[in-house]
Amino acid sequence: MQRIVVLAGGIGGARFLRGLKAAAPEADITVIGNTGDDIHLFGLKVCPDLDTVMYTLGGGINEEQGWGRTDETFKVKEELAAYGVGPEWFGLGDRDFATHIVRSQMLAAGYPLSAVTEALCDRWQPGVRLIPMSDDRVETHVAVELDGERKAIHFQEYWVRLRASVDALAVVPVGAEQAKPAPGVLEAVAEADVVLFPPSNPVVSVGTILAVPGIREAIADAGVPVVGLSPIVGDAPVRGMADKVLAAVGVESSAAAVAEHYGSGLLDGWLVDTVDKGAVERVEAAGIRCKAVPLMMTDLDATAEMARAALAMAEEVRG
Ligand code: FO1
Repeated sequence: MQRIVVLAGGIGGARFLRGLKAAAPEADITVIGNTGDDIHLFGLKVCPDLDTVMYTLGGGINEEQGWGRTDETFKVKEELAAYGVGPEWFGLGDRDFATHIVRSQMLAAGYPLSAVTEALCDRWQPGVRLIPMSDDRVETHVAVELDGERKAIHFQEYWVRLRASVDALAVVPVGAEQAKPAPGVLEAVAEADVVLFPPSNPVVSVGTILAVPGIREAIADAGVPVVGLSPIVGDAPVRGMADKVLAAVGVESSAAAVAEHYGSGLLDGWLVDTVDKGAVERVEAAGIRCKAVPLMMTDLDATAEMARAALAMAEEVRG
C-alpha cells in the first residue's frame, strides 16, 4: 500500500486532500496539519486548519466558505456580543463551538493536541490520519505598521480582521523553534513513499510546519520523492492572500519563485498551472523537475487529476 504524507494548511490543503483520496483510494494518507493559525478565544482553543481538514474530509464543511460547519447558526456569538464580549470579527458558529469545547476540555484534562485531534477524528472519520505538526504551542504572528506604529498581531487578526489590507513586514511562527514534532510526524515521514505539498500557503501553512525543528530535515533526508503544487497561478494566489505574506519573506508572487523558495534541497518535483508553463524552464534550472498541468480545484474530478499528476511526477523523479 502506498504511504503518502501531506503537509496541509486549511482550505487549499483540505480540498487537495479530497482529490488525493479520490485519486488514490487505497493509499495510506497521513496529513501533518499546520497549527500556527491556532487561536485562543473565549477560553477555548480553536485550530482552524485542523478543523478545516477534518470537516472537509468528514463531510461537515461549509462548502461555499471553505471553513466552518455546514448548516451553521451563530446564537452563541450573538449572545457573547450582547455581553460586549468579542472579538466579533471571528465567526465561530454554534456547531463549531462544540468542537472547540471538546478540544479545550480534553487539553485541560492533560491530553496532548495530537490525542485530542485523533479523538475528534473518531467522529468525523476523515479517511486520513490527521496529526498536528506539534503538540507544543506555536502561534504565527505578523508584524505590521498600524497607526504609524509597528506591532505584531496574531495571524488571524491579520488575515480575517484586516483581510491582509496592510503589508506584512515579517511573519514569525512564535514558539516554533522550541516546538517538537508531534508523535507520529517523523515516523510517518520516515515510512512515507512520497511527500506532497498541496497548493497551500508556502509561508504561513507549509512554511510553518517546516519551521518545527526536525520536520524539514526529516523530509529532506527521507530519500523519497517530494512533490509540490503551486498555490500561485498566473502570478496571483488561487485563493487567500499568499502574495502578502510571500512579500514579507522576500519571495515574489510567482509559481517559479515559490519553488525556488522551497529549494531543490527539499523539493524534487513541482507542478505549475498551464498558464505558467513559461516558468517550467526556470524551475528546472533550479534543479527541480517541473511540469505544467491544470491546477484549478474547480471540482473533485479536476482536483483528483491534479493529485494524479503529483503522484505521477513522484514516480518520474523516484529515479
Ligand atoms: N475565516 C474568515 O475569513 N472569517 C472568519 O470569521 C473565520 C472564522 C473561522 C472560524 C473557525 C475556523 O476553523 C476557521 C475560520 N476562518 C475564518 C478561516 C480561517 O481563519 C483561515 O482561513 C485560516 O486560518 C487560513 O488557513
